[in-house]
Amino acid sequence: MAAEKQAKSIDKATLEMLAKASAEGISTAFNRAEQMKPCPIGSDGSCCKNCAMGPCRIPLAKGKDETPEEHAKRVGVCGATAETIAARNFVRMIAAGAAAHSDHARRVVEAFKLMAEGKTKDFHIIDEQKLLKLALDFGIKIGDRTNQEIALDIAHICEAEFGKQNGELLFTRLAPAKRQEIWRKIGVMPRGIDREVVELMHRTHMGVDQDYQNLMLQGSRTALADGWGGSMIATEIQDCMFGTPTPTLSEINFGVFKEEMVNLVIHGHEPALAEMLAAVSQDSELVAYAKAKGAQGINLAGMCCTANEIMMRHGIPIGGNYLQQELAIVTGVIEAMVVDIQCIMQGLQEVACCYHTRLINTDARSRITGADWLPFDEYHPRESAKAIIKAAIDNFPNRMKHKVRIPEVKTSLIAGFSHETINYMLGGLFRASYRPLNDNIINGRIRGLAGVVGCNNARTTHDSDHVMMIKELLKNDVLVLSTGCAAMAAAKAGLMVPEAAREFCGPGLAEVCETVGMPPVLHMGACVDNSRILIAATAVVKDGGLGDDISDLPAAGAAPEWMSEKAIAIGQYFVSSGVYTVFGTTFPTAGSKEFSEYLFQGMEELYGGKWAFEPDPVKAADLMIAHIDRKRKALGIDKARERVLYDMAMRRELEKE
Ligand code: BF8
Repeated sequence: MAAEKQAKSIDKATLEMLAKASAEGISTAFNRAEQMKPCPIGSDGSCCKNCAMGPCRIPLAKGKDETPEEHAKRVGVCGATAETIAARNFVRMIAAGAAAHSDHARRVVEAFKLMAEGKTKDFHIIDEQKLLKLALDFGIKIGDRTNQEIALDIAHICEAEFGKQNGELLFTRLAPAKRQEIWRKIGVMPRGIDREVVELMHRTHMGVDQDYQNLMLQGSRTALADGWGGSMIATEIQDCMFGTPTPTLSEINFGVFKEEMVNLVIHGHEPALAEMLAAVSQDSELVAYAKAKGAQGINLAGMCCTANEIMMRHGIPIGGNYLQQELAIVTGVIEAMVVDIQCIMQGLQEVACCYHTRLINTDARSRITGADWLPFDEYHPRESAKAIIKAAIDNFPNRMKHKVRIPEVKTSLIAGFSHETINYMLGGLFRASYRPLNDNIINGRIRGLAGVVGCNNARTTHDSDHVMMIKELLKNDVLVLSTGCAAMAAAKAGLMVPEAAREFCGPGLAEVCETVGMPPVLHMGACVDNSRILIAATAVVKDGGLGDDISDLPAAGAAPEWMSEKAIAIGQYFVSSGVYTVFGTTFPTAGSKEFSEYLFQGMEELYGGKWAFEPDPVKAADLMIAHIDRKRKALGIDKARERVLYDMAMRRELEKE
């Protein structure tokens, strides 16, 4: 473990490209992180820059010896305490994360509406069943109306969810009844998504809300407006328009790039452009054009969450996760990196300038100075996608051949485990149900469920914490659900194929996975699809036998390598939905012991879920397992079982028995 911790990455392809970047004098996030240490006051959440009397930097408390007088002096110019400042900073992260997911959702709803109105002919309803289910959820008349008419009603209702001034977000009705009651009782049931973000920003303005517990109420409400609002709207509408994912075989890592082809990487989050690129990338005219330029064809690959989206729906291979984005260009074979929104490093442009790669901005909300500009036209998506692919093809002859090197590293994965797929996979077509999952949790073959999600962070070894945590969980019979860059880390480590069950799982989980033929880590999609995990958890509750709320389940969540504000929003909506949630790497409230204790202990009284911080991924997994065991005990399904560390020799012995 110590050796892994010192390395920049556990991924061979990443290390190979880091060495190449270094030899070619290319700056990446990895070496910038070495050169710039994090600001200790900012990283503890103790810097307040919400007015021009500051920024005020609150030093850490001296510990238990601090006198009340000394404590009183550790305040900002306005008198704000470390608690207030840490809480304000924390909830502002939630607001930004919720805004990011929700603005993504808004754009998807706009595209859906254009389709329903017939103003674009390039998108269609792919999952009619989900469309009708949404209509039922929203109380929309179906009768003999056309799908277009129903879709237009759904679009209007979803649009209104953003600006709703009063009432409750409609998708919160999907949560267990007890959970809804908890939210109403505490006063955090979310109203309109935009309203919650605006109110949070107001309450963190200088001189407004100064009580950290009160600030956290709005933090929770805003996070819930993300998880059970913005993110869920994005997932559901995307499924209607692009298809609900089903298990799909694909490949991941730089080895998916092809030297003899035009390589186009789509990087970002919203799937509309990516869907169109996938649809037209094998267009015969474009392929002929690529051949005329000396290439053998067109190779489309994804990066970050957009990669998850098009891999799950079309099997398009994944280039890599967040910290691999600059290094993808270092292979020297990327004709174009096409980006839209979120998690796109500004450093990409400088790297692109050192190769022949064209960095192409497509979204007016997200421009990188110096990058090319080929806007995505939502009225004519197909033409936009074709223009982008043509630009990539035109760039093929500019390759700097002496700079080309593709690591021969790629791994197979099976992804696309939507809530609907899990239901079907476990129960079959005619009795789709979570019953087999619940039964196996109750009988102890599956000890519990863990959601391992989130980013990479250049402050810890790339992918290592994800993989170490997940392996520890699997060994202890915990079934892992994963999304975002965590899912890609698991895939690269070979944990997303059914054969992984035998090698990495405890005997109970291995048996279930082998019987069903599923991988022990279920890829559930992009970050925005963490809403699928909420729905899956709710389905487990509703199937019975494991309590009547999400907080009763033997389940836990984690983001061991988190870095983005979206991750904090996700963490908070999981906690507010009743989930014990462990973050690694760093925690942004360390400057206030009292506020941190509120997150780590106090919140549990209100929500049945709470935060934890543990940078050691194995210890973090053990915390999750201990929580799962406590929940098993509370449910009366605990068996006397010790944590067992199985090596291959022990497993062979077991097989002989
Ligand atoms: O939304 S996991 S680094 S790519 S923020 Fe970003 Fe984090 Fe990756 Fe997708 Ni999510």
